[in-house]
Amino acid sequence: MLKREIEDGDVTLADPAFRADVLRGLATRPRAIPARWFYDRRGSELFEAITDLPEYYPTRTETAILREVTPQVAALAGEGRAVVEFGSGSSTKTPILLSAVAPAAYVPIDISGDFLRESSAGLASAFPGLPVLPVEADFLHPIALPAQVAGLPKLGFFPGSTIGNMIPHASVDLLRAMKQSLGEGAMLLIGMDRVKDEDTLVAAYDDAAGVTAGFNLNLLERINRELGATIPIDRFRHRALWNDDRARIEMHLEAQDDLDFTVEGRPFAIRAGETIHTENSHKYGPRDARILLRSGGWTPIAEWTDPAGLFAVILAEA
Ligand code: AVJ
Repeated sequence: MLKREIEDGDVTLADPAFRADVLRGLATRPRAIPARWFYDRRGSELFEAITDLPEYYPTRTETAILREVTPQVAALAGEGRAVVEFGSGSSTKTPILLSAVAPAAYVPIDISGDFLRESSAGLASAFPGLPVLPVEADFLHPIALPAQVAGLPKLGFFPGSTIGNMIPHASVDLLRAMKQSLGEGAMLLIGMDRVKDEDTLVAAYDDAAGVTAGFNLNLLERINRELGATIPIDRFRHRALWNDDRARIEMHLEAQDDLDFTVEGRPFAIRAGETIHTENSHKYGPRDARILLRSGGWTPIAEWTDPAGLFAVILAEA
C-alpha cells in the first residue's frame, strides 16, 4: 500500500480500489470515475452542506415525508423487527424511523468504519436500550447479519435516493442482494427521487453558491493528494446536465484547456471541452419506481410523496 505524507503531517493510505478506479476511469472513453469516491472527509462535509442548499430539495422533502408517514410504516411493519440501514446513519432521518418503529435492534451497514462508528455511538446514546449492531461491509453484495438478529424479521431502510447513483442494471442487482441479506419476510423502506422539470433538477445539482461545484471538484483534490497526481484543478469546471433519454442528472468535470497531467507518474491528456463523468443520479416516475422494485424481487405495498410530488418513499415486501 502507498503511504504519503501530507503537508499538515497527516498520513493517508491510498485505497487500492480508488487507485484502480481512477487509473482505469481516466484511461477509458468516455472518462468516468465512480461517485462513491466523492466521500472523503471533505467530500462528506460538502455533501452535508449540499443537503441544506435552497436548490437541493431531496433531503428536506424526504425528511418531511418520513416525519409524516413513519407511524404508518410502523403499523404496516408490525412489532419486533430489526431495522437494517444500508449506508449508515443519516443523522436526521434514522431517528425519525427508529422513534416510530421502536425496533428490536438497529443494524447500520457501511463500507466506511469511521462513519459507522460515529453514527452508531450517537444513535446508541439517543436510543438507550436499543441494541445497535454495526456491520462494516459493502452492501452491494449479500451480507451475513449479526447472529443477534438471526430470528427477527427485518425492515431494510435505504433513504436518500442513493439507489439513483446506480444504473438500472446495478440497481436491480442491489435490490436482489438486499433481499438476500434481509431474508424471509423482510420489508424495505426506500427513498427515490422523481422525474420533474429540468430547471428544478439542474438547479439542485448546480447551485448558485457553488457548493456542488466544490463537491465535484474535490474529487480532483483527492486524486492529487492521495495518488500524488498533478491535475490542474482550476482548469476544470463543474457541469450538471439532465440526460432525458436515460432520466438522470449527470455530473461532469470539463477541461477548460488542453491539459496534461500525471497520476502516480502515468501521463494523461484531456482536450478542452472533454469531460470526466463523475456521477449519475437517476430519477424515477411512479411506475418506473414500482417496476424497478419488482425487477429486484420486491412488491410495493405503500407509497408516499410530498404535496408537489418531488420525492417518493416506498414500502415494499420481499
Ligand atoms: C447522495 C447520491 C443521493 O444524487 O442527489 C448530491 C449525491 N451529488 N449532489 C444525489 C449528490 C450532487 C446525491 N445522493
